[in-house]
Amino acid sequence: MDKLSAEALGAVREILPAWTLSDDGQALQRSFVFDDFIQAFGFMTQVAMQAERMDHHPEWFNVYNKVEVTLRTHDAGGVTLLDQEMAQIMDRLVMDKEAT
Ligand code: H2B
Repeated sequence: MDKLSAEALGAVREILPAWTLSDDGQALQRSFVFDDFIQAFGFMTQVAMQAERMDHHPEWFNVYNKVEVTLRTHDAGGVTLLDQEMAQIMDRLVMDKEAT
């Protein structure tokens, strides 16, 4: 899995407006805020099952209702399509929640 080109990364930023690039430009980052811990942990559990399916795992930090996520592909040393897909899965999960 190759690192995305600067151009492809620009396109990703348009598809994923809620995500920012890390300071070193080698990861996507987003903070999620939920109603409470159980909502945050439920989100993490759903992501965990997708992560296993993809064999691609997020770096994240959780405290109470907040989940801070960093997505990068260690093997490639930067952002790949796997990170884009994982970010889209996370966005979709919170959108589904907002819709209900
Ligand atoms: N997750 C992420 N985010 N980046 C990786 O490079 C990665 C991973 N590699 N999950 C996978 C596991 C690798 O270690 C296994 C052996 O496939």
